Amino acid sequence: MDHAADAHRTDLMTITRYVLNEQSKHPESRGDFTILLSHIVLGCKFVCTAVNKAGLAKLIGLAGETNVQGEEQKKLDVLSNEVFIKALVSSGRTCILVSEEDEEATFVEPALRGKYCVVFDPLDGSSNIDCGVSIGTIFGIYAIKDGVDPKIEDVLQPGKNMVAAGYCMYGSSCTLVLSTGKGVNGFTLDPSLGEFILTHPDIKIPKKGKIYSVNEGNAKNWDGPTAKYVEKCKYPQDGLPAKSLRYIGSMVADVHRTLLYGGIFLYPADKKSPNGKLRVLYEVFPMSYLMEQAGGQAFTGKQRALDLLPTKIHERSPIFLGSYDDVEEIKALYAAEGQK
Ligand code: FDP
Repeated sequence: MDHAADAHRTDLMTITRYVLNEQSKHPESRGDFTILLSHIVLGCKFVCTAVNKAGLAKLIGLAGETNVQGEEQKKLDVLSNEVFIKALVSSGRTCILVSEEDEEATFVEPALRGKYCVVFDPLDGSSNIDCGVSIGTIFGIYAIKDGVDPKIEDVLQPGKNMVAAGYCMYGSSCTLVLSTGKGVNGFTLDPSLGEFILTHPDIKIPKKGKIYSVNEGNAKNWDGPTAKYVEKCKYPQDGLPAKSLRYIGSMVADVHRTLLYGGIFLYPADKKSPNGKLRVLYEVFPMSYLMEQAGGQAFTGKQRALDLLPTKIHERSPIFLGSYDDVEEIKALYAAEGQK
């Protein structure tokens, strides 16, 4: 009997155990973050179950409302938003919540208030729900000073001030990817245990990748540097092989592949959408945070994405993120354009 392998299988590093281990390195910690995270994990498990059952439960389909972005809201979006708002408020550790689904930020009532602000997209990629493509929840966390009254400026902060960020992908498996500012770890839900188990410790994105990921249907409206970059991916001049194109159209799935396999994901500005499509607080920032923590980069076309100072909670920004060298190339193209 291979006892070593057996020990490996039986000594499971759950996400709670992992975060408690991290917490024990900070004796002053009161466990607030661990409690908050356990509520986020609960929300993810709930939404995972709902996504898996959606076809059977007839949850798929329009709820007959449009959200603040003018997009059709699906029933699963509504449900996921409710689940996360309730899980976060009941944690007693949050003070401001910003959700993609809600026009205004939610200020938690004083009796239930804690020091964390959570920005999140409860179900990103929702146009993919009806065809069973992977979708996910994205979240970022800021902290306010103890004893200070929360105000909207506490969430209108650069992404580099986040204390943690992550996503949960509801796909062929349910995977939660998390960074608390010390690297990136991936946990996979074991449905029989109901626990997220550490399956991807210390994720590092390859320095250079072989894949580019973009909605090429928008190509006629791109600016010069984006058009040049994609042209270079297809017809490289330096004797290198052309890159492969992969585009799921679901940010969590496209970013997850980019993180694990390397390459670049881009949602650039174009003539029709000068600020791109993706939302700064709960799409661009958390994914940029994870990329940097994994050794990659994230760039807006003008600056490091995590340096952006948002002025509105639903603000959008162009984004180029992924392998260090690939993002370096797009930065060089924008720099050259700026010198013209
Ligand atoms: P969706 O519209 O399906 O909700 O911002 C939402 C998002 O999906 C991202 O998940 C995805 O990366 C992007 O939009 C896809 O946009 P396009 O359809 O314009 O390519």
